[in-house]
Amino acid sequence: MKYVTAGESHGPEEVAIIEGIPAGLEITPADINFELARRQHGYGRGNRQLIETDTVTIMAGIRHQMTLGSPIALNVHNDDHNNWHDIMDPTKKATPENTLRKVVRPRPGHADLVGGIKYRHHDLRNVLERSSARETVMRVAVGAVAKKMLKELGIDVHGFVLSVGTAKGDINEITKYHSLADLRTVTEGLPTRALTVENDEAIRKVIDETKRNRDTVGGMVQVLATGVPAGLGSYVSADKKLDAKIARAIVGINAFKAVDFGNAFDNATLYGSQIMDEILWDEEQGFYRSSNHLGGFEGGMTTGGMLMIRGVVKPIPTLYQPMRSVDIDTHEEHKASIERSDTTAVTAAAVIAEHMVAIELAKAILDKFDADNMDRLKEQIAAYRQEVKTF
Ligand code: EPS
Repeated sequence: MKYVTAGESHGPEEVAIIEGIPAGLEITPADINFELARRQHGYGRGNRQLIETDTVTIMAGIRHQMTLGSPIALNVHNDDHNNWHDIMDPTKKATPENTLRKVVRPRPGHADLVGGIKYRHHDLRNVLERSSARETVMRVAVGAVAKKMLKELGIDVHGFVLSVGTAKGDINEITKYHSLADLRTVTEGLPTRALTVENDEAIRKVIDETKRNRDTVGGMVQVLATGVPAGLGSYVSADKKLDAKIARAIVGINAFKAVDFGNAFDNATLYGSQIMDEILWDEEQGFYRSSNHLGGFEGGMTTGGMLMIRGVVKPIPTLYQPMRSVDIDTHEEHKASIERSDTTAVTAAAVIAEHMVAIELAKAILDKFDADNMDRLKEQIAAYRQEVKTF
């Protein structure tokens, strides 16, 4: 399975093409729209989300709500394009009128300056339109298809917020829940996707204060996955390690600067005897572990335990009190450009990270098992699960 996205933030459309989803998977627009709405809603988002109601159009690859095995083409309209029609018109030549919103003062921390140098763009809007996190709408659309496939295979993936600024939640809270479904009910019921009502209140306070200060704030998100069979990915070559692929997918999300598995950042100070997950066996489960400090991976392969992935999101670089920058035309010092922005995108980032993990898990499964037909895939996975259990 592979995919590509296209689209500029204020351009006409956002587009994705996915290749390699098996035939016979039921997909409706509602499946995808549900996830798109989750990405849009979250405390700290800016006014752009009041303009958009992200809704997918299925253009190809699905007939009568069933995948055909052919490439799937998806499309989400940018409603805000109506306000940028001339500025972002793909069909008309540049004129003084339709280049009025030229950007020449790059924002520190954004792709503006290096993107301009690399592609020789003297209007940095040509960079920021694509480097905008608006593009993640299509990654979530692709991930929604992956999640639907995983669900049919008994695999659940869920992302939530661990911290925003100094308001930190306690990951040990997850042990209170019997399933991701139970956990989901709590985190999706809170405006910040936090783990507890208390943490939600603390996070909202941080976001409100940050907004009052005309600043931005980052945080940490967590993605958990259950029902993942042992042995996805491989130790045999570096490029086959599934934890490495997931790390790449997470850091590939706009503003993500770090990723870990299990509690790796915290475990750096501990001894080996404190963090290895001891191996146990019983008739009912086969092999299992006494703990999950390594986040469900050993040797780049899934162990069969819950996957635990954290990602660190930096504060959004667009500041309403801009920092120092340099005009790319005059080389004079100026404050950076101000574009409309969010106070924080951590609440959306949790949903995006969840979908990126789902995409990598779907790819790993389709690399290992039949990728042509859903029923055959299900049969193969059921037989493999049995084999693992009786090893
Ligand atoms: C973004 C800036 C804002 C965000 C945008 C990402 O867009 P605008 O400049 O239009 O206000 O709202 O995110 C989305 C549009 C979205 O759908 O997530 C940026 O610079 O990355």
